[in-house]
Amino acid sequence: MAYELPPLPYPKNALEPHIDAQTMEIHHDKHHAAYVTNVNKAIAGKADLESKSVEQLIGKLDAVPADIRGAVRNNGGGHANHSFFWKLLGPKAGGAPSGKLADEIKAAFGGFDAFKEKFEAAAVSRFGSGWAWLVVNHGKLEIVSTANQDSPLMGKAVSGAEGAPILGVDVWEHAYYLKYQNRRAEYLKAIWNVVNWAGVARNRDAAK
Ligand code: MN3
Repeated sequence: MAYELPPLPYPKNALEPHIDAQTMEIHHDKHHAAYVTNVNKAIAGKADLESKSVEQLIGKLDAVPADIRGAVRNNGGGHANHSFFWKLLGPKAGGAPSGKLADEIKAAFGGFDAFKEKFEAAAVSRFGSGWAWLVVNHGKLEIVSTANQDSPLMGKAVSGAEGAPILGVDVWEHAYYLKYQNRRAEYLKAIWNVVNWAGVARNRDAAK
């Protein structure tokens, strides 16, 4: 098997009350696990694909045979996006970014509150299922969103977005429906309490 489900880096109830334990359990143990199973199934026996990291795999979808490209896009994207997402949440997190990242957010968006407002707007207006992202694109911070399990790593021609993701927020209903039902905006307000800004800053440094 090319890929394995990474364990959550904290207990399933660690993000309570903002994200409930049952949501985390189903989201990680069922949804994320299914993406891993299905991307492995799609590329099984193709050594050139199985040897790639999942980010490399989805970053070059045109190298994937056409008959499995859709499965790799959806399930490889799902595996990459969720592995990334879990690490950027945490207990005793939230607050505001600091240092260079804070300066850049201020320069790009006018301040942290203005950034959050723009990010929430991008996430709320994503019709159906998808993700909102903070990316470094050509050295600058941008807010983008993608449909389904698409990632900016897939490039603009595929996903409509580009750049290196440094924060991603899942806005599929499975990420919030048990606790927030149809209130996606309320979930988005709550998630700021559990964003791991130190992790986002590390991603920013790596992307620069
Ligand atoms: Mn999800």
